[in-house]
Amino acid sequence: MSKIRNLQVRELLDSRGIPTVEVEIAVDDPKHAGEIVSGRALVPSGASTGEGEALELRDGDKKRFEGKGVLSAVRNVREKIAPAILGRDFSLQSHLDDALRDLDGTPNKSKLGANAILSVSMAFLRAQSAAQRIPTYKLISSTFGTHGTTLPVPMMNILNGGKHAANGLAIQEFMVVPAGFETFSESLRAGVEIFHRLKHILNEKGLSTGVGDEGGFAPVFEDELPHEQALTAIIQAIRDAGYRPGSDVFLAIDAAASEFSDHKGAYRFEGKRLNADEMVDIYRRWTNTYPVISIEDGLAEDDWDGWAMLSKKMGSEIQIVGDDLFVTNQALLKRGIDSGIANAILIKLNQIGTVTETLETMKMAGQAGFGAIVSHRSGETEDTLIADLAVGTDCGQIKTGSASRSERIAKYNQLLRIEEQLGSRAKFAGPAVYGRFQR
Ligand code: 2PG
Ligand code: MG
Repeated sequence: MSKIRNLQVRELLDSRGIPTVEVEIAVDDPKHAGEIVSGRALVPSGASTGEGEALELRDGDKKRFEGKGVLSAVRNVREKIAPAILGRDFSLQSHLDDALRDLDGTPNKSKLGANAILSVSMAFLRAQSAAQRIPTYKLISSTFGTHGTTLPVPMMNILNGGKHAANGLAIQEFMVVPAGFETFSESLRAGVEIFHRLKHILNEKGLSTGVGDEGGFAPVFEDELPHEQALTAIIQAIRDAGYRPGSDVFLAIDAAASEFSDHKGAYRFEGKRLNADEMVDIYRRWTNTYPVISIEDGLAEDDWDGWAMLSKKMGSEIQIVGDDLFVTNQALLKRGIDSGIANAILIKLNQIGTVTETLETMKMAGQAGFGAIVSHRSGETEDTLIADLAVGTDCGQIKTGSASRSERIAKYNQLLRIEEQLGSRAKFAGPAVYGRFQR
């Protein structure tokens, strides 16, 4: 038995220099009586957030960090959560997470804050993994009922726009998806080499090679069709790096379309006002011209009719991913599955607020034949738990940024460590996930 013996909580900073919560939990060491082992976790934070996300508690005190301090969340952990869980033995992650949800009592974790709750949930998972002396991905796989041996295909956001960069591109993320490789490390290497080639290409065009929030370049394309320019530059980078677009490496986009929608059915795109049909025509043009195999949040989160049409027109050929649409929430996902308006879900721990609910949503996705992509946030930290989550659930895909900025690289490095640890048992999801898209 392994009781929670100590809990520490603090306000630290994320990759944008914005405060976030870190929790450290110590539990009894089951191997050595009288000793303790501990685990710690930091929570991330989004910029293009979905309306239905669990509440991220911020202080709102303009004199500190422009109102973005998290001392109230820290206080909630210290004064409300800690007294309720210290000295208790939670044999399962779900028991702790249930206790946290009961303590909060609201549907969107608005009383204690999802940042307060998630930091405790994640730190407990880490502490359990330390206590049981198994890597976190193995602990997740035993809870989830998977092998926990599949390295995910990286979806690498090498060109940033939208809310993650100030370059005028409406589309938030242009990703390369190196799926046509035998191993994760070869796939990652291809993505990294393409990123470096893209830098040369942008340099030659006299465009900026400064990076956005997720480590991708954020050039200002002066052309009339800047998004096509972006896609063409990436294709060139894939070729220059010696890879074949459409068989070694595919493209994916996250439009984050809620950010350029007027929420009345119109989208402000490349200087025009377009309706959902016209947006889908654009996506169709892109998939006809470029090997785009996945479109996330192609339409706004409140445009369910538009989503139904998008899925009807393109869902049999490509991955249609709901992020802001589903916010890792089982109830919303269920509605999406029932109405057939997507075929994949983006998974973010802090959209829902506990490890257990995240796993439950992933389970529901799997059972419905939906794809599940474990994802970072644009505001990240050095915490690498999502790498373990992707392997532990065998979900096959991870979206964790470009080949720069250490908070992104930390996840890739953790995946490389896991790949090494698994040795000959390691599988790579690339061929299985994307084989059907080869053109
Ligand atoms: C997204 C995410 C991560 P944010 O929209 O998918 O890339 O961005 O964390 O800003 O919501
Ligand atoms: Mg998104």
